[in-house]
Amino acid sequence: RDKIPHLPEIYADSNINLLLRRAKENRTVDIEEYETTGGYSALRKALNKFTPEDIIVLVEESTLRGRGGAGFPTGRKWRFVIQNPKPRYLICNADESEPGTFKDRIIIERDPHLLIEGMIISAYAIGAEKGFIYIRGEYPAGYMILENAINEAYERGYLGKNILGTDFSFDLYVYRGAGAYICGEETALIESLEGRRGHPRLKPPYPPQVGLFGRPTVVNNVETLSNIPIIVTYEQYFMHIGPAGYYGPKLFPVSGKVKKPGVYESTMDITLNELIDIAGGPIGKPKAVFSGALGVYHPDEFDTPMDYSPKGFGGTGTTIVLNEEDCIIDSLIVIANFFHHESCGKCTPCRVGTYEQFNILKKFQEGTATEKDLDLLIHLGKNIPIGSICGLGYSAPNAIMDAIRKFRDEFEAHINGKCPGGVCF
Ligand code: L3W
Ligand code: SF4
Repeated sequence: RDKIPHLPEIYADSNINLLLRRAKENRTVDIEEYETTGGYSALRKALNKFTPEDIIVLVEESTLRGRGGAGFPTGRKWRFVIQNPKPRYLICNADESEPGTFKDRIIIERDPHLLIEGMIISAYAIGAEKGFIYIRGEYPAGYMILENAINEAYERGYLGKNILGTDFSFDLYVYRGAGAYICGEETALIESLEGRRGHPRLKPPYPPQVGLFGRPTVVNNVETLSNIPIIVTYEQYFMHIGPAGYYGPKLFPVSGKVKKPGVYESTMDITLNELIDIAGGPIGKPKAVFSGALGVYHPDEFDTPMDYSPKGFGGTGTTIVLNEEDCIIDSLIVIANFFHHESCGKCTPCRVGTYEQFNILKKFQEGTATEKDLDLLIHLGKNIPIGSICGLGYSAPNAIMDAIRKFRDEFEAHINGKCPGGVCF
């Protein structure tokens, strides 16, 4: 335990105390504290009171959606997997690497048993006897914390053979990634877990049909799985938490120009403006919000609801606030560099296109760009997704295209040798 690296100071707060019930303080909750504060009672309840089908129905009714970015309905994914024969596998995607995203680590590092309990209940529901947590290599403390917590759970009979005296058995393993963002794409993750290079597979077939070692597999995000004990505990009352259709708690990692950056838990009926206020309010006059690497919001859109509706914020909830002293181009370069660096290279339009996006944006930063470069960025933005087979290629131009639509004046200004934020020249 004393070998665990120092945890970073990340502020966390909640007005509903569900996912962050124990995780607001920067320390790891051990199994004893977890149990004395109600931990593993949802697992007991699940095994004693519910059939696997009952739990799948509960999760369907809960309207829980995947918290890893795509927002796919969790119950529907589980329903797909049980249509295929055993053995089935459960994988937790803990490869959190999106720029500005640091929400899953809060659960892993501070309340690991919440995730483990969620995985055991989920495995019971989908009929999996083996599960894997794929954690990014850059989270060494999280890896060690999970290993410790899993050992604790085995010692208390929550993992292994005949869990809590039932005929349900489940083994859980932790696997460390080696620093590639693409391994957070579920099929690349599976390839990596199988011992191969982390290249995405063409979908369909989706993992619930053909997944790990060719078997039906569910891949869910850390935050998604950590909702399961809460759903089992609250049952129908879960549908009183938050707005209709988007029930349940959500974690929002907020950074950039706010007074109190951190991870905030809330229901999804709040707006982007309200979230910024919860995070202490903006520093200076806000210019934009980057939703991770995936989109850019103009202040006119700060009344966007933080839910998964078509006009909602969606995604991982990542909120990076820029103010008048920041430069949209400069921030886009960080993102373009990220995608260029993290593209796995399998699809030429993604491999070459992300590099070209980066190069063209650099021209804007250096004051050598022309209108033609703007057209070229738009051309790339339309064509990279068409020639790509995974979420990285689909979304690599999103922030740039959003910015061209909403902040075209910033691009024009750079063409004319001016940087509105005073960052570039
Ligand atoms: C069975 C079908 N399953 C879809 C499943 C699919 C997957 C999930 C979502 O993520 C997002 C992107 C960014 N039968 C199914 C089915 N599924 N149809 O639903 O699938 P999909 O393809 O919509 O998305 P995806 O490729 O899993 C792409 C976000 O992820 N992203 C960034 C992620 C970053 C983090 C992080 O740092 N924590 O997660 C990058 O692309 O928002 O929308 O499970 O199998 N017919
Ligand atoms: Fe790799 Fe990009 Fe193709 Fe995805 S779209 S498989 S990251 S080259």
